[in-house]
Amino acid sequence: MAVEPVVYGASERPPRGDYARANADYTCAQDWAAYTAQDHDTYRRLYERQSAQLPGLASEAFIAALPSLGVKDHIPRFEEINERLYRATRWEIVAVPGLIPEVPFFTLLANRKFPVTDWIRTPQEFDYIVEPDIFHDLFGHVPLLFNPVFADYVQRYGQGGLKAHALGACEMLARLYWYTIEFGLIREPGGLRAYGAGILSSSGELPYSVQSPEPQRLPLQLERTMRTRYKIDSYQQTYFVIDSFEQLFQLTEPDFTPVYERLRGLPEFAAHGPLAQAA
Ligand code: HBI
Ligand code: FE
Repeated sequence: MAVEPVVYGASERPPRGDYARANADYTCAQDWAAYTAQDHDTYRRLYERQSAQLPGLASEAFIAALPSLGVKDHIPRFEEINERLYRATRWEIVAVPGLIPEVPFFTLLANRKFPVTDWIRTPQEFDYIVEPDIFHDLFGHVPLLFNPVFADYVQRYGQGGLKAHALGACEMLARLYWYTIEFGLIREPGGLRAYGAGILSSSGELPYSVQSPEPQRLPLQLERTMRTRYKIDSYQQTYFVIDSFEQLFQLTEPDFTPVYERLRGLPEFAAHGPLAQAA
């Protein structure tokens, strides 16, 4: 059964992945033999550049977990990562052709399965790509799934997503995902550090998010975060900061239904901070 592709935002380009070969739950097989020498070399070069940038900018928990990703000089086989990952936190990664709709996405997370795009960017896109590719997903998202507290938060997010979908509140919950799992900052003993995958997989945004005076940095607060819009194709203008992954997990304790009700009537905040003009 061919499944419909999904595209982030208003990008007019058709999605890159081959959705025709995806299963009904949007997962597909990682066709490891299909990767070219150029694909492996792109992965090797991206890994080499990003891992050199991490000290002093990336969360120490991320740096400690990164070696669990395994091979650095070519694209890893997902089943090799899964042997370690399942032993560590009972998570596994599954290949998908790219972005997938919200309900299949939340369903995978709720079952401790993280969807990892199976194609890699071209050398021409070495410095920037809008859609998440295998490097963004593997390097950005997978290492912290080896961290038990963070891994439990991601499953809670998936469970919450299925409830939010039923309540028509996905946009508010997607902001929590965006400002934590994708673009979150954390205060560690060594100082401010990045833990969001979108930052960790970006050579430009990693130093910018932690060191630039331009963006505003606010303490993560559920309702403020859920009311703050975001942009998908530029550095963030607002980052939200946590003090620990336990704080993220505790945030998901209460039922969000009354939060959604309260926020529905309130104005939203623009990505750069002030209250947005009513849309
Ligand atoms: N699909 N493969 C993939 N990866 C994501 O991170 C992703 C997605 N679909 C939707 C999505 N993220 C976000 O909009 C969630 O907040 C729903
Ligand atoms: Fe991502």
